[in-house]
Amino acid sequence: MQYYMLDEQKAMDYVTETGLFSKKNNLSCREIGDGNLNLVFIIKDDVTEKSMVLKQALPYVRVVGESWPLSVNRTRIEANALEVQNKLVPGLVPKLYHRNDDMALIIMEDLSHLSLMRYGMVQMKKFPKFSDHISTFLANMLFYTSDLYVDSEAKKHLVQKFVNPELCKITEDLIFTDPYYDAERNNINPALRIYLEETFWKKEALWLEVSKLKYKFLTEAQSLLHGDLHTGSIFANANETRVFDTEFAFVGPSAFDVGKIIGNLLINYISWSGKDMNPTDIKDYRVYLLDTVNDLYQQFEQKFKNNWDRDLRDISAKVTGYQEFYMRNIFVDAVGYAGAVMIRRMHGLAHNIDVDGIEDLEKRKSVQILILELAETLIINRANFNTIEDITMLVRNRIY
Ligand code: SR1
Ligand code: MG
Repeated sequence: MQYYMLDEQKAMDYVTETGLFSKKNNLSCREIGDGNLNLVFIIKDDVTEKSMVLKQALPYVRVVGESWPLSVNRTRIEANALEVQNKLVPGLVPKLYHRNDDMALIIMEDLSHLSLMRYGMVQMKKFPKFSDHISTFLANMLFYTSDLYVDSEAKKHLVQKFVNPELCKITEDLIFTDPYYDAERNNINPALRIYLEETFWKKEALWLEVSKLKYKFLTEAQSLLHGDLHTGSIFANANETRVFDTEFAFVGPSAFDVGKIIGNLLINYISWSGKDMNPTDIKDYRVYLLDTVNDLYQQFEQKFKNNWDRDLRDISAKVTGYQEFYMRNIFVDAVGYAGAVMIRRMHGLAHNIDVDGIEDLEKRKSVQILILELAETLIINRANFNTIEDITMLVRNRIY
């Protein structure tokens, strides 16, 4: 089948032709994609109420337009990753109903009964099961796709199956490179520019540490990553958590997924400094956020070690001290990656609503500087922290 771009009518035709829905007449369809890259349709049978989500890759970056071409191969990666995730973390990702790699589309479970975590968090919504669920997601995905568990040959095939050059390049550029100089693609709050020019872009020591993190990202084929695990890639409510949008998947450093989600929680924590909200509500929400960061990491570490103690296969990793060494590396690198993703959302190409929702550009600038400075501390000092509580204590002491 030759690729063609869907619209709402064509999406309905597609799902009836493939037999996913039987009665075309009852269908309704809306394009709801608000991400940076793809088309997303929600298709519903208004009589039976059965619904599904169809995601199709565009041959370019949606948020930029046709001037930035991007291969639609990312859908094959996403479908492959969803298949692995549905085996290792069932119930924490959308079910995959259908894939068509030629058409660069996947059809998945409709999760619209849940909230996008990012939107919930800017309204101070709490997700009480999140740290339990996301720590299971991380511990299972990162352990059971690593050399600790997968045999050497199968692991090489896993790496091969998830070679994702274009999407990795986006991360390499947008997270680890562009924010450290006056790159054309950066999206800069005009009020922040002077700080960047006079201070931030002169921080050679910071850029050095970020380059070290970048080279780990480039070279460390440790575990199958989600690859873009921020709060805009998670649907949740009080009881459920589903991680979606895994087109950036590849076999990379385990700490990247862990750091990315922590960095996004910390962005939200600091964003309240620029918002006119009741101080008691802010304080309460901030306590919740730091408790979430602590729980998430502590549970991740414990669950990962439980997996290790139960299911470790590689004899080399059984030597005394190796588990401690491995876990320590994940922690230190995760702290670094948390800092790097905080920085990229301040003045790189793609921001997030937690901070960009602050309309007053001067107030937004002050928050952006707080985030940049905290991120710098995390990156530069990452090897000096011992536990996640050292991080949350630092954040609480600096900004409350
Ligand atoms: C051009 S894509 C920009 C960003 O959107 C995704 O969410 C990734 O984080 C990527 O860096
Ligand atoms: Mg995305």
